[in-house]
Amino acid sequence: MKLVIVDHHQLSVEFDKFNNVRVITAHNLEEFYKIVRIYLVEDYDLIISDEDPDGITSVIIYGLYHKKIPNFKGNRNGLKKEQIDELRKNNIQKILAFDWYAIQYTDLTQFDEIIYLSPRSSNLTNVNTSDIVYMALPETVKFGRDISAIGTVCDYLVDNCRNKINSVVLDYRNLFPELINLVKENKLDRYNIYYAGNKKTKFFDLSLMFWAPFIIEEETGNESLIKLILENKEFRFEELINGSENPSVKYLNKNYLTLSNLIDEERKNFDKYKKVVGNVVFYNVRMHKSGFMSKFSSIMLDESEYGIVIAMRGKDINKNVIKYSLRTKKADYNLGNILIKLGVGGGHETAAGCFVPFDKEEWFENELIKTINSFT
Ligand SMILES: [Mn+2]
Repeated sequence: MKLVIVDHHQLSVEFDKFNNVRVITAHNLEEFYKIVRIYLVEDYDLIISDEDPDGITSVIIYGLYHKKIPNFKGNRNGLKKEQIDELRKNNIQKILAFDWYAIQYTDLTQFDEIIYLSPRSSNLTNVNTSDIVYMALPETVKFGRDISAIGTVCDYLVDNCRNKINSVVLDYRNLFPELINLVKENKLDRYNIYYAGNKKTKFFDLSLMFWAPFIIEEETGNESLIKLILENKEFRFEELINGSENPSVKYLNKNYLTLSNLIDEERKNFDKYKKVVGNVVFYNVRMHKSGFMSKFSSIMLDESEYGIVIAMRGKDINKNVIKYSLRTKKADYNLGNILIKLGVGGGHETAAGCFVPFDKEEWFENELIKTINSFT
């Protein structure tokens, strides 16, 4: 069984310990996109991705290029031997994985061959997966660009893909009047794309829209979204904002409305019950829905000061662990690295996550508080 992964995460997996893994490197992004293209024009028996908008938009762009609805399965927990055996029984021989952080929880030895494609392996600019897929498949033109812009904004990587985001804003100048000057000054960044002049921009809503299917409808949400977008007409952002008869737009709008209401409710509790220790803000998320915590922590971060670390906690009583979702605007903290060093998780510099057993909760939180508050 062959596994091809297009990704951009900071991982704790040491690939050189596996002789079935080939880590592909490139001298620059242009060359990287060209190499990725060779793998993306191929057909696969199964496409998997994380359930976040970066992964999902990658799958959509791949589907646009191939003009068909791929056999898709969201996967956040990795593939273990039993699941891989099951896939093999179902004649799955080639798998393509997008934006797949769960590779860390996967039995890599079960595959005959693994190709790992990430700009990080060559120390290139950290571009998100949907950007890589769009740049590798430019035939998907404007719709591919728009869809990949959503992935980039949701992944907080606007600064690294500014040309694309600038062109989207200018193309929809009526939707983003407060961003036009920032484009002209080439000053768009991961934060002002959501909030400019103390006001939420339409990218705030667009980003929530692409999170909503999974958070509200769980596993089936993204499957429905991918299918609806690929079987219906392409749409423009105006339709998403103003509504339209397009079934995929209707589906996004419906789930977005439900999600916005949940967020407003949770925000009230956050303001009331958050615990602040120096620069770390802890909060027990009340809404138990997959993906909700991750998006909610990002929104609370956007609304916070520079230097703050938002630490959202969610108890998993079945697994006896606490899930943490960490967010900060200060990349110097390198949250992903802190979690890797503590041996509990990983992620990006400004967004990371981990699972901590109940009996290690105090230890972990003390270590986190100590590390963050030792920065000056
Ligand atoms: Mn990503």
